[in-house]
Amino acid sequence: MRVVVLTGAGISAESGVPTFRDADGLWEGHRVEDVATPEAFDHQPSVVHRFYDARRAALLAVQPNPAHHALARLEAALGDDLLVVTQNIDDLHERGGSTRVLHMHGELRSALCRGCGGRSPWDHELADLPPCPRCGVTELRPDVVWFGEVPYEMERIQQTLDRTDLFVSVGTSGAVYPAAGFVQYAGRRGARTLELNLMPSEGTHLFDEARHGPASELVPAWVDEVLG
Ligand code: BJW
Repeated sequence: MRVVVLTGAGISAESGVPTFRDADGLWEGHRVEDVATPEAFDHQPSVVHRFYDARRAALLAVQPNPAHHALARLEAALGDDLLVVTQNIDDLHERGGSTRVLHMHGELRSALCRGCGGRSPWDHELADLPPCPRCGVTELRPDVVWFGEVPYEMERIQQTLDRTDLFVSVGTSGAVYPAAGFVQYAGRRGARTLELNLMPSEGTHLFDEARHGPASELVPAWVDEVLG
């Protein structure tokens, strides 16, 4: 069985990483257009840098939860037949033991150079405008995908969805495209579709089945079911 699992902020919520659109979410106190668009970065780079520098620092203090570990357990059993596509820019899947993970919205622990286009592993602040380790130009930005930019790995994601038997969405509101459209894309190609989310997402009616509750309980229970 070939499985694609799409994850969103909800899978990391119980690790202590805030989601975006829930009450007390990440964008409370920030307007989305102030921090999550290329235009915002052009107009107020220091505000945007501080927002991502704070999130990068906070990431060091959190740990993967049972939902991340369960997906790693599933990968150990399915190998190449499992692909995790995450919208999250944290590295909790990898720290939970997963290796087959695509970060379609980029990664917090990476910097993107607007000069040479290179992506470099990055654990420091960007607000003090350090030079790019590759070309030396001081044009580094967070390596994340903002509104209006094209997500990473779209071709590989589409090809994998074309031949998946089961598409599972975990902890995402279904408010942001193209990820929100994957359920219909996979369903039209014959995949069974399952939603695992704290509450019904915007697209919950598009799934063959939906289960609602915390990811730390739903995901391990579903993985046990698949492996059983
Ligand atoms: C739990 C839980 C627990 C809580 N257990 N669950 C009009 C119509 C259609 C589309 C568009 C449109 N106008 C513009 C667009 C396109 C636009 C878009 O979608 N806009 C919408 C606002 C409509 N999209 C884009 O611009 C994208 N690019 C694009 O489309 O390019 C064109 C193209 C595509 C493909 C091929 C070729 C060309 C880019 C989108 C970039 C999104 N970037 C962000 C920021 C990343 C950096 C950062 O992290 O700061 O990505 S926005 C933000 O939202 C972030 C997230 O990855 C993304 C999704 O959020 P997510 O993960 O779903 O979080 P929440 O908070 O929304 O939901 C959490 C869920 O968890 C909730 O349901 C909770 O209930 C649940 N939960 N606790 C289980 N314990």
